Amino acid sequence: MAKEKRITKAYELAKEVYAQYGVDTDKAIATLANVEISMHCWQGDDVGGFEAGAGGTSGGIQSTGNYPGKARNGDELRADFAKAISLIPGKQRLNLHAIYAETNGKKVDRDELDISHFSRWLDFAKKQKIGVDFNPTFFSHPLAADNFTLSHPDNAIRKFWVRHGIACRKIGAAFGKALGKPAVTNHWIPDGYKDIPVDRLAPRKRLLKSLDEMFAAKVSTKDNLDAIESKLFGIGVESYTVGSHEFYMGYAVKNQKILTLDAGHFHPTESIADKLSAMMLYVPEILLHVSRGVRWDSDHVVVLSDDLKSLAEEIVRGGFLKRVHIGLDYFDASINRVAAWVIGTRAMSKALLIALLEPTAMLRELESAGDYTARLAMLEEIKTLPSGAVWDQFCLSQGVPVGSEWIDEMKAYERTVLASRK
Ligand code: RNT
Ligand code: ZN
Repeated sequence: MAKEKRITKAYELAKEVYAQYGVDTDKAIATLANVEISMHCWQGDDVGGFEAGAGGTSGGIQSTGNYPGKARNGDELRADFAKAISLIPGKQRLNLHAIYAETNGKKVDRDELDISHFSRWLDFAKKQKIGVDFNPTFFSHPLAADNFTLSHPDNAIRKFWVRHGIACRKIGAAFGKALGKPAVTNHWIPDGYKDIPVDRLAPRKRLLKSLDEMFAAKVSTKDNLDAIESKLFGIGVESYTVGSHEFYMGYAVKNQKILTLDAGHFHPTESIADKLSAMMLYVPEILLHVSRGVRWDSDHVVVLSDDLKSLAEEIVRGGFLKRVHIGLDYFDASINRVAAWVIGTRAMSKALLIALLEPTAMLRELESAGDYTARLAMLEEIKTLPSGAVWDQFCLSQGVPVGSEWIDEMKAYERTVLASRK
């Protein structure tokens, strides 16, 4: 049987199965087609960036592996990104970091950056018809060498980073304005101590002051949305993180900022899925950094794990698709980096599809009737419903490779493009 015919036939059968559970598969596909997933540029070059004389990643994050073919400049990174999104169904966004500025060899310090240094990225986003998100880079810089930035005790250094944050909010707004959809600008700092601090309060007071100063600068809220990201620990910053969860949760609630939940920034068995329904009562929106920690915040490539599925379920069940920004945040240098983007983004999209295919109304009825036996039994039964057939149909309708077909395309790209990078 011809491939397309087989996929459509399987889909028609799946559609009937789901209909028995009161689920409309066409509707699920139509909803998914409009969900944007923000893909992080930094997977393409191990969080390197293009600053002249860059001395590797600092700030307690680390990408491990030395798979050949890493993008070495903006053109290569854009080509790789374009290749990746051609293999992924649905809508994507491009998530940029300040260190990906292109300054034509000129030294432009972080507090002097503006949208002109991202004009090639803007052209790219326009051409690809995708939105852009942005991040100040509060690491990999001489003034971040001691792991303090916005909470630095030296006021001149602290102010430098405040200016960087403001510059980045303006860049986010410029992207948002030019593209007609707001950029989410996410602020994460690595600040903290390797060993046991005595004064846990003073750095937090300084961070609070810096955030207030940074957010006081007038930047269009129509074009730029500010998010703040907490963390538990980093490599070399194990004992104390200034921007802890409680710190930012408090700040976000008080100032109605977007709270960023990174899946790798909590205790190893703590899932961020449960946090959505709680935080959504107090903050306007949430930004997710979908990641996969293995034993620690290792930023492994996202896969279709139970954690990922629960996260997608909570977004869909809560009706939060419009208030949750979905961003990916991982960096693996041990496998083909372009494939890493495709694997993680397809997994995120698949998880959302499975959540959209859930017979939630039926499950809720069982729950409110107090029939927890049937609730558990049903949750188990629906795990093996034919979501794969719906996924294939989604890929087909989006004009991207179905099933494992994309792997061959990726191998060809590796042979013809990546292999020539030495
Ligand atoms: C670090 C944070 C942060 C970074 C990116 C590169 O632990 O997760 O989001 O990964 O900004
Ligand atoms: Zn993150």
